[in-house]
Amino acid sequence: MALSPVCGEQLDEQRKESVFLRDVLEGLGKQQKTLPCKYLYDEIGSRLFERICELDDYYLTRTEAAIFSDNMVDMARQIGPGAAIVEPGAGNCEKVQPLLEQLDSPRGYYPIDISPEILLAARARIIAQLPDLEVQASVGDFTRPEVWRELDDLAAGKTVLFFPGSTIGNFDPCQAGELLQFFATRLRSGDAILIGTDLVKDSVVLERAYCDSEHVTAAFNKNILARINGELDADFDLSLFAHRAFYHPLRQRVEMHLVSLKEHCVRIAGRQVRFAEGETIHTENSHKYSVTGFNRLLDEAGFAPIRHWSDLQQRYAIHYAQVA
Ligand code: AVI
Repeated sequence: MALSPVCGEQLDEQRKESVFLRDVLEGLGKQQKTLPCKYLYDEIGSRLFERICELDDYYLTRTEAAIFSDNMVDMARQIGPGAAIVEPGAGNCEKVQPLLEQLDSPRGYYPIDISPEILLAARARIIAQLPDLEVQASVGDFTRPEVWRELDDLAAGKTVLFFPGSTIGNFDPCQAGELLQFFATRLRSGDAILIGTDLVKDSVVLERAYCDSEHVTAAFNKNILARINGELDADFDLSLFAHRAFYHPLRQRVEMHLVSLKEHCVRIAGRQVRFAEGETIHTENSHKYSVTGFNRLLDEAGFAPIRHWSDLQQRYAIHYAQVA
């Protein structure tokens, strides 16, 4: 019997769907139910996250932006002339632009992102605004070595990894250390990293940032269930789950959960998953660091911490560290 032809794109979609299903069933089969936080970011989730970044309660984005703008000259001086900037997980490449404008004769800008559409649009924008700069975009998952192979032939000279947004906080400290180590092995001695981290602080401020008064974070969190319904033939009733976010002082992290409001069953791709009343799905961790704690992590990963910039309230820090 002849099989109907399936085009490559379709196969790719099917493979992604089965990985998603496997991850969801594996996470919801655990004693403490979990879902990988990367699945929070479908198109709707990414738009909700952009709204979170503009909230008064979510101080991270504007605090980081203020630190950059107050210290950009100093940062550019610290990096020095002729540097190549590589940005893993660059997205729309908006944060890097003021740095590229301030740097003395940058050698090039090399963004990496999983989403080709966003990356290519951002590349076109940067080329229009900085026509003399070489911009080479790489599409792929920045945690995979093959994506970095294209960057192996960067002309000699200093390379600086730009990793803002406290993205490192969404990895647990052990994985964060491994990721930093992975970055360090992609670089040469004298290359550097410029990386943003949210600092340990009062739990009231932290909890407000992740449980905002406009309920945008709640919508962002619950959207993962809507995504599972839409993509994996599931029947989550979103009204039976509540958003919860709290600071865990010992683990130094904000945990985000979805709490089942009553005992019930959910069907996912033909399987039944039971929820007890009060049981939670752990959807995200956002780790907070002291400057000393993060310096230790950098050091253990092969980066020598050189300096950091912070805001007056010491809410957020941007670290500069060099490959030892
Ligand atoms: C992307 N990341 C740094 C955000 C954070 O603060 O951990 C994700 C986020 N989750 C809820 N609000 C924001």
